[in-house]
Amino acid sequence: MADLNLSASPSGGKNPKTPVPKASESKGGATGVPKLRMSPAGDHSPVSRTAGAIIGVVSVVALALAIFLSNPTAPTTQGTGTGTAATTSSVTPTGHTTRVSVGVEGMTFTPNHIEVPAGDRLIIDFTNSGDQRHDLVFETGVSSGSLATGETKELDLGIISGDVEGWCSLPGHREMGMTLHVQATGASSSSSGASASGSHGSHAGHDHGQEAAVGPASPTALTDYAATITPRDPVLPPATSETERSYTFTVTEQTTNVTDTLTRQTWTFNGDAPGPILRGHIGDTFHITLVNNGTMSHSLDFHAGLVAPDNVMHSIEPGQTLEYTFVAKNAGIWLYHCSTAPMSMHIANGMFGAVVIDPTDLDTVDREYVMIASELYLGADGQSADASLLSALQPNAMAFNGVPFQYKAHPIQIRTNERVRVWVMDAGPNLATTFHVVGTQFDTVWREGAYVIRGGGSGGGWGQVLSLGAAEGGFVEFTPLEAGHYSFVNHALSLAEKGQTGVFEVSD
Ligand SMILES: [Cu+2]
Repeated sequence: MADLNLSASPSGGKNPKTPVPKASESKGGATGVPKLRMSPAGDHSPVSRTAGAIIGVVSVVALALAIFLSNPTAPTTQGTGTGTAATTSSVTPTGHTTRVSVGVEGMTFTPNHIEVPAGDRLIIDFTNSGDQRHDLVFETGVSSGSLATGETKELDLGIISGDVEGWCSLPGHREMGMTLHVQATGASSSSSGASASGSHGSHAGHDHGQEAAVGPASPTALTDYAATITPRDPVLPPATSETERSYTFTVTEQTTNVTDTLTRQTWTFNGDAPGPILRGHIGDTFHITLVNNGTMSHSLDFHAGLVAPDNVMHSIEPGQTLEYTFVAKNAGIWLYHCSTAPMSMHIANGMFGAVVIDPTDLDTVDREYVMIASELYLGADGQSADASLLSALQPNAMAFNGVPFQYKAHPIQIRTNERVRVWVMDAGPNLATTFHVVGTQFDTVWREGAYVIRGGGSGGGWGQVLSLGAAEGGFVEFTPLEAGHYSFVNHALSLAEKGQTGVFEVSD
């Protein structure tokens, strides 16, 4: 029953992430865009950059037929990942090896379609020529493992007797189009390779979509869990007076409980989703050091800054750092987020937050809170966001400040006749938020840089919602007149019912 008493210390919860100012010691830590390195082995022609091109044999190496007859699945090279080629059904080995170089362009393998004569052994020289980490796995179990930009791995798929599917297994990448189809040509039946998909469950990977759509976390389970945790402190402290602000954003990937029995993988800035909520004044300089302690590529995009994306919004590798400096020239509640593709996946897994830059004409209030609206696309236990639900814009849980129902389980305490300001940011990644407080009206609504209503509108008009699309932000001000329980909701009510709701408990 750890209800928030917000007249007390504003930093009591376990979650508040008051960013730790850093000593500016790592000026040399910025890393440039890693250089692409095509076909580093040097003995294969460069990958065609034409996405979707169908290419055939790049090179054919004749090997002794006797080798294959004696041991048709023996890999010629080790270190090619788990499993050996599985398609060993009735096909006569030709004694030839097909070698193909495969690269990455954006979120596509190049080529993404390979034709191989049935009976040939297939070796793929896979180079990650993309701008972030990728892997290449096949339904047979052959896998490159995660490769940094520029790295190459040789994959031995063995004798090809039927079609074989490959893809990138990083969350969301397959759904973005990172698939590779190996077509066996001249085979009497093309079903043998494809049939392997059903027998390699660990690589099928996406069978839980139906379960997720049914709902792995009910509102009751979410609410029960929220009652057991310390809610994230919703208080937004006033901006401090310094004009040079330094923060370190450390990216980590971990498992987080959603209910007592369901966990999900979260990717976070400084261990929590949302990440730190920063606040400053117009003209302040923000020095951010991004540290990637995760296992995949990540990045950062501050809407609060006016900078060329090329310089700072690129992905960095695990273990790397990036210096990101911007001057806050304009007021707003500005989103920040990881901008590594697929962005929807990185945001859905927790990589978002906000920077509040005060308008110069803010009125004095008694209470000031911040609510970051976001969507959860829960899949199987321990998994990151479900890519099919995400693509379909069908979240199965919703949150303010990261945890569904947390301020319903722990109402926010305020008093009658206090003036309250609530900053709201719709972090998305996809859906709109119409922020409403039951039992009140807003005499002041500020949305995306301007007062929509201030101290009441013309002819006595007041407001009932702050309406925000993805990445929009603003604030509302209101004064509860009577003691009671004032729910606040996303008035897209099916979303409120999935967790985007809380309570202001007002006492005299
Ligand atoms: Cu990321």
